[in-house]
Amino acid sequence: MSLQLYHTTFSPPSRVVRIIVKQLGINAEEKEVSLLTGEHMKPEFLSINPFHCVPTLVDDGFALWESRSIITYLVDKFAPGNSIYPTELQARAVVNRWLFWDAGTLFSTLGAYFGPIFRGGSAQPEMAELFKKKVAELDSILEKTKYLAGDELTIADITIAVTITTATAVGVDTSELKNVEKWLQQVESDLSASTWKDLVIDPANSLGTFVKAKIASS
Ligand SMILES: N[C@@H](CCC(=O)N[C@@H](CS)C(=O)NCC(=O)O)C(=O)O
Repeated sequence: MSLQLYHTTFSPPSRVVRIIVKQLGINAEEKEVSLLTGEHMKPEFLSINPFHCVPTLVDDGFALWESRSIITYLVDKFAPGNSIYPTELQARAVVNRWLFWDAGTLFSTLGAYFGPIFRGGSAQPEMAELFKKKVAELDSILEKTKYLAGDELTIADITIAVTITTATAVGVDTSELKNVEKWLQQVESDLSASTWKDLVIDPANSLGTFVKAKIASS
């Protein structure tokens, strides 16, 4: 078996996949791709992923990109039946709903806030406000349940925890939302201290320092 994970340290979706790989004890060879030096646009990488994005997984020659499709594939292949991605139809549908909500709404709103600075544009403060509104909606959900999809930690919690901690690091603060804060502490305590530090907080803070400096100088 040969499993390679192409990733970038500061990329939030790459970090989500690396967390799941670590949580499940999957033996994957991690290969850093430098977006800053344009490695992702080189023919070698384009031949693997013509959409030139990280994370990209290659499983015995089968290439897959999009972090949420990668993590669901990894659980189904290496840890079928694990409560982190339930198999019961409706329980799985709820987890999938949160993953799609993150992709289509929450993370994309955050990306719309700071993404333009990587393309020569400026941050869009109204997107930061919209992001906070979305997290406030999440806060009301988390008033009723321990995790996003009920009583068990799932890949949706890990994915959305990475989104929200990335937001905090780039200066979009939602710490006044007490249920979200309590849930984040719960997710932190479910992961190992090294996972939280190395794959959640430290890289988010490095990205945050870069983004905040760019915004301040624009
Ligand atoms: N929706 C994708 C987003 C992937 C993505 O946009 N990755 C960025 C880094 S965070 C990237 O590779 N950008 C370079 C490019 O798309 O050319 C996912 O969740 O995997």
